[in-house]
Amino acid sequence: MKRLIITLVLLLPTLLVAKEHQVKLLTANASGQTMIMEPDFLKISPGDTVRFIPSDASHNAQSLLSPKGGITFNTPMGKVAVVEFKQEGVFLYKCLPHFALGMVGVIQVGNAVNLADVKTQWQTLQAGVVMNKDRVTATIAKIK
Ligand SMILES: [Cu+2]
Repeated sequence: MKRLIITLVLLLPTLLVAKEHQVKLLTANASGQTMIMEPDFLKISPGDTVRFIPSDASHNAQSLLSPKGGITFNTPMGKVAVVEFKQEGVFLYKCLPHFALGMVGVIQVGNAVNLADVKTQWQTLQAGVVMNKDRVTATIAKIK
């Protein structure tokens, strides 16, 4: 028992450290899908960071929708950028030049506290997506 408590105390700081996740902003992925965030859906914890990595100069990550009080971001075109997500909720983002091609991603931080708002607003936002619409709809449907 004593050993277990000591182990837990020693482990505690590492359990509380924020994690860094990665999203690749790809012109094409390994299975031939084009203009895609990989992963398109990411679930993280409050305080975690996401490193956005564009495959070339033509991609970025720009907020489409954030929960109330949540960060909005607009990463520089073609440059790696790290964004910290402190606020719980669902964040939608796009690649500015390729939104019409369905280059959209979702980051869920903790619980999807603004899910109803996301679903309502997506009804309007989706008008901007011309290609790969089914793929984006499937991405949005992963929010739970
Ligand atoms: Cu792009």
